[in-house]
Parts: sequence; structure tokens; C-alpha cells
Amino acid sequence: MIAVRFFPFMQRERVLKALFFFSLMWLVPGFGGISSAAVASESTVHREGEFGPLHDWPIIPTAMMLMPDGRVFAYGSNTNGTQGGKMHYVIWDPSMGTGMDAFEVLPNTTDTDIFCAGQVHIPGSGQALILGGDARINNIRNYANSDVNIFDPATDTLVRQTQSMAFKRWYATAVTLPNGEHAVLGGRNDRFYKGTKKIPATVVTFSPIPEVRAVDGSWRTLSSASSDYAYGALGATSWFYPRAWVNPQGNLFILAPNGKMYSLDTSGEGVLTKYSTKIEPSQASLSSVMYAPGKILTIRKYRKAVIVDLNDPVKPAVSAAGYMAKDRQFGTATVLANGQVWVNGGSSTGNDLVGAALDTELWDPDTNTWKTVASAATARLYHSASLLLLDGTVITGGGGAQGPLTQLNGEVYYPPYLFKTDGSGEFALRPDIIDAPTTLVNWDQQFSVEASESIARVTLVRAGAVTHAFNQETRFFDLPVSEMANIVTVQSPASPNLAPPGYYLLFVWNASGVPSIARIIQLG
Ligand SMILES: [Cu+2]
Repeated sequence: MIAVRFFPFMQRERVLKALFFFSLMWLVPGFGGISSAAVASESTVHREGEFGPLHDWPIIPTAMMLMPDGRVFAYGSNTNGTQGGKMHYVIWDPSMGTGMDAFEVLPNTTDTDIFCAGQVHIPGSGQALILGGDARINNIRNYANSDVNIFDPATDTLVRQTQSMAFKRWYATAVTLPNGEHAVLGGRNDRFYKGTKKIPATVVTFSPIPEVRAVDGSWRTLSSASSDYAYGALGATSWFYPRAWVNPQGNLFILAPNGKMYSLDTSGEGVLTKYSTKIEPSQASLSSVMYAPGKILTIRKYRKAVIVDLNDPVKPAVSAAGYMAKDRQFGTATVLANGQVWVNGGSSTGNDLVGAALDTELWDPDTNTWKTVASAATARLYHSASLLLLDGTVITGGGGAQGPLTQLNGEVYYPPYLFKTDGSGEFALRPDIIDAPTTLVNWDQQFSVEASESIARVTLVRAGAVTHAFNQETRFFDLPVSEMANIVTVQSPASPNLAPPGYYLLFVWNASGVPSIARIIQLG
């Protein structure tokens, strides 16, 4: 459905562009008619991909989550683009295109400002768990709250839960654990305010103690795992959306901005262990993403990329992943349907248009090389986000609140795998999934997939949740296909440590390297 809606529109754009240039040719002196050289210029979209048209959004989507029905749940600003998640949230249905009728603006009736909250999927229900966020005290913003809210895509409602967190958290990270619980780390507890004659001063504090939300909604404080360095005040803003993932051993791995690494056992009251391994410093504004089982691609300062491999149970292995062409502070790394990592947006000077990158970069894990690919129409800086969609495209949107641009807009990136490789610039024909599991798939279990043509490859990407340059939910798996056929049997990921319970996009690929639109399957 998505392809049917998106593709004719894109094709029409390209045909119109071609007709426009063709009509101009007649005006150029000496052209005298159709020049084969001018007409036959080869398209590069099969190597670089292409952006669709810039389109309006009803809010700045500072945070986006892909829901199991393929729609995007987004929030972060008011409809005028100012900071605030207390009034509205938005549902975008990509299958309806990018016109305003594809968006629904819904009222947030919870009294929680979810601006810069933590967010994570709930495995059993497909709902979104939203943790903490902003608070306004004495009309001053950027305090924090301890509220817990759940967005339910079945009813499109956001509902405040009765059981709050023990700590207030603004800019916290939430991670789905192998047992279906959620760990919540970091965030700011209180802000600094110098005070006035009427309003008392406040001191900045952070939340250095993680918490775990059980499946029944009750909370457990990991009081033995307190740390100002792993997810608190110190360690170079490690409270700011801590970079944390479940590692193959089933613990949380935390990569602090200062390059130090930790393992957090979330059982009981928690045990935090620091690794002796460390890497170059990064910044809270630089992206990191898990691109393969137990493997993280992390962008450090000065454009340097590093792989951190968590598969060795004793200590993480660190290796070089080259240098990006651009410094991309506040850009976002997104794992594509083929396991490559696409990084878009960012600026070399922080949240500033000087040095903002419109071009984008693609990292191939097979060759460990970067290349510069398609350019966007506009900058994506602080409070922008990028998210892989069911049709293998990526929505990138937002930025602003505060400035430098108020980006009430988005663009869709069409990766190279969607195009014919003949240089025609046309979209390739995609295989269709005819049959895939509709019931819960267990770990290390065989299941079959049927497509409209012979299947050469099957991939699995966990549905994303992204904000502030970080999609902590992403996971990618190649599911080996022993022999090409229309019906193939593949094996699900081996354990919930590698693939936490929840929702995954299943793509099948034809022999030309073109993916289907994904079906969502549920692991659990
Ligand atoms: Cu923010």
C-alpha cells in the first residue's frame, strides 16, 4: 500500500523535472533539438538514494516511534513549533502519503509535558511507554516530572498511569529488557534557578539511580547501582539520554560520552560494573546505534567512527570505523533495511546553521567504508529525528525549539536499494510478502516466509524509537536463507538478549537486492 501511494508521486516528480529541463533545452543557443548527451545523463539515485519533497508537519517531531501498525507516534512541540509536549501529540500514517490528511493532531489530556521524555515500546501490547519529561514551575520551564504515560495505538489515546517513577527524569533513556521489563536511566531531576525575591532558588540535580518497571507496572529502584558517571551528573553529560543497550549477555551496556563503558545487571537492586576498556570522548549530540547483534557504531568527536563489539563476555572489543566526511552534531544514525547505517543532519558547530550538513552519509558494515549520498532540502539539528518506516524509507523531520530554524516539516529518504541499478532513476519492482507469521514467534525458532518472487535474503529490524540523536530500540538481523525460493524457512534470533521481545520489521529481498515492504512480526 505504501509503495502504491509514494511511488507514483515520486515518479511524477521526476518526470515533471525531466520535462522542465527538456523544455529549457530548446531555449539554449546551439542546442537545435534533442541532444542524446543531454537526455542520457545517468541517474545516481541507485547509488545515493534520493529525498522526496519537503512536506509540512503539524508539530516539530522531536521524538518519533514506529508503532506495530506502521504508523508514527510523534511529539515534542506545540502546533506553532514552540517547545512543549503538554498540549498535543501526532499520529502520522505514512501509507496515506505526506499531505496534511495523513496526520492527526490529538490532544494530550494527561497534564504531563512529555517534551524530552524517555520512550520505549511495550513488548506484549505494542504500546508506547513514555517516561518523565518537562515541568513548568513558577512559570519557568525545564524542570522535570516523574510521570508515566502510555500511548495505545489501538485507541490513539495517551493515558497517565497511576504508578509514577521514584525519580523525576527529563532526558532519560528507557530500554526493553530480555524479560519484558523496562529499565530507565538518567535524566535531569531538577534545574538550576537563581531565584528572585518571590521565587526560591533551585539547584541542578540529576537522577543517578536507575529504575526498572515490571510488566505489571510496578517500579523497583536499583539503589545499589547509583552512578554519577554512568548516567548522572558527571562523565560529560551522561544524564542526557544515556547511550544504553541490552548486551548479548543480557545486561545493560552503557557507553558514556567521555568514552567510559559500564555493564549494569538490572536484577534485584542492580550491580554496576565499569569496564577497563574505554574509547575516545564523544558528545551527547553525537549519534550511536546498534547495527548488528551486539555491535554498536558510535560517532566520536572529530568525525571519528568506532565499532564497539559486545559479543565477548569479558570485555568490549573496540575497532576503527573510519572517519565521516562531516561533523554531525545533532544528526541521527539510522539502520536501514539492509543493515547499512545512514547518518543525516547535524552541524559542525552544534545547534547552528554554520557548518550544517545537507548531504548525508552511508556506512557499509561489510566494507567498513563511508560514502556521501543524497542531499536534503533543509538542516536537521537539535530536536530533529529520523526513523525507518515499513516501506524501507526513512522519515527525517523536525529540529528547533530552540532554533535556529523552526522545522515544522519533514523529508522522506529513499535509500539506494529502492531503485533500478540501470541508471534510469526509476524505482525497482519490489517483491511482495504473501505470507509471514501472524502469531508470536519465539527465539531460535524456524518460521517460513512466502513472497511473490524468489527470496534471496531476509532481514529483521526492530521497530525504532528515536529522539535526540539516539534510537536505542534499533536492532538488525540477517536471517540466513539456505536456498532461494518463493517460500523459505528462516531461523529467528537466538535469544532475547540479542533480540529483546517486541516488534520487528521483516523484509524479504529479491535477487536484484530490492526489499519488500516490511511485515511486522512479534518476538516473544
Ligand atoms: Cu530536548
